[in-house]
Amino acid sequence: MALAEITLRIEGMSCHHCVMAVKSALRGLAGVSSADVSLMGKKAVVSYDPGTVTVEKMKEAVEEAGYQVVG
Ligand SMILES: [Cu+2]
Repeated sequence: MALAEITLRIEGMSCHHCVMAVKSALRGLAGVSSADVSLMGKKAVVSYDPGTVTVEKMKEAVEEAGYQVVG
């Protein structure tokens, strides 16, 4: 499978626990192979299989965890 990479801009993270929550929300999705979340950068860099998971699903997972995806 060919992996794609996307950077999501995320608002609402204020500490390390928020980072972990976003990370595990993303990594919990089938098709996501890695998620690097930056508190200072307010972003998540996600490697994923586009045939298995959509960006829309990632946004939903992050929002369900209590954060906003702004781009
Ligand atoms: Cu926090």
